[in-house]
Amino acid sequence: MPANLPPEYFKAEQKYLSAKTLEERIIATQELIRVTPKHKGTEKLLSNLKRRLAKLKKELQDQKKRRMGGGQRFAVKKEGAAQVALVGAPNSGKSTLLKWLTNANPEIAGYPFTTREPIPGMMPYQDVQIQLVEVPAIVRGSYYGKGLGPQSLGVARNADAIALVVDLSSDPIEQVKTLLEELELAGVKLNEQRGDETLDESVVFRRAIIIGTKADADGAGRRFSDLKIAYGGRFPMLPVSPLKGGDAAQLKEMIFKSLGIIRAYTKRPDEKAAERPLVLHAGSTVMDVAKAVHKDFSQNLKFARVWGSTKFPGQQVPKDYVLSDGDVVELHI
Ligand SMILES: Nc1nc2c(ncn2[C@@H]2O[C@H](COP(=O)(O)OP(=O)(O)OP(=O)(O)O)[C@@H](O)[C@H]2O)c(=O)[nH]1
Ligand SMILES: [Mg+2]
Repeated sequence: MPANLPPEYFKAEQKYLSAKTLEERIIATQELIRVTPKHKGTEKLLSNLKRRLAKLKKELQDQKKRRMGGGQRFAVKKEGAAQVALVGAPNSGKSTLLKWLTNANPEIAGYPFTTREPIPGMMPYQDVQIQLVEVPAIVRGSYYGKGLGPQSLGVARNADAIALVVDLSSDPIEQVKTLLEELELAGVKLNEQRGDETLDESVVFRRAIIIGTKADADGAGRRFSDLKIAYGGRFPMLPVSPLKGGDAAQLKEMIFKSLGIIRAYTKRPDEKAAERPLVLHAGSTVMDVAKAVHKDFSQNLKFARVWGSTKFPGQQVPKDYVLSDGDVVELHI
């Protein structure tokens, strides 16, 4: 080790040692190369650092490839207001759930990996359609290629939200742990916020819920209570029996709410509100509605009247007024 290294070198080395992600290690190694004085005595050190950098970059590339699910092969075209991926262990009841909630007619069987490719179905919720996609089962090792894991994780990454489908006839906590581990490896974090520590741009953040299936099984109630203690603070969750079917209103509402979207109905003065809503991200304003309707509206918008979330029906609100689900909006230019 050459003796005449500047203090910046040791600072960068410290960064390298405490780096949590590949990206952070790459940045720290680049920094090490930059601050190392270039002369005969540092030649060996520099060539080692450059070799390390090349290796890390290759690793990052491989990771990104895996995270993308090996290309577009399994991408599912989005339809409706939003797409929710149904992600679970083999036999956890994903296909039965899909059949109950949507128009899809997947094969259902008591052996694992019945579903071999992603299956989409449309779920009507009030006046919107939500697309549910069953992805082939996830097991420990899926990320590294087991079963159709990489492709399944790729579809899950691409969805707007994720429903973890866990079987309440066997340990649901173990199932959730495995699913979270595999998703984490695939760079998918659930119900977390992007913080300063997440420099890694290949990590995506998704909203998620847990659906406990086979609630009719012996001991399911107790297992669901345990699951609620373990994960209830982080995930909305509900026990259901898709095989029995019946009224799914509560589950559909939970799925809709998990998406973080709102519906807004535009109207012209002295006319009735539109029958079909505009679907927007929660937190959207009157201005966002104007942009969605027409460029002219957004450029010339003066104010709006809103029915629904306002104190008074038809109350005049400013352009930056934040809308709630179900609001009727009359734009004035
Ligand atoms: N008791 C009970 N059994 C269920 C329920 N839902 C599904 N099953 C059974 O569980 C087994 C697996 O169901 P599937 O819907 O095929 O499960 P899957 O998660 O799609 O399975 P893979 O596609 O193989 O990953 C079948 O034998 C179903 O009849 C339920 O609500 N209660
Ligand atoms: Mg299935």
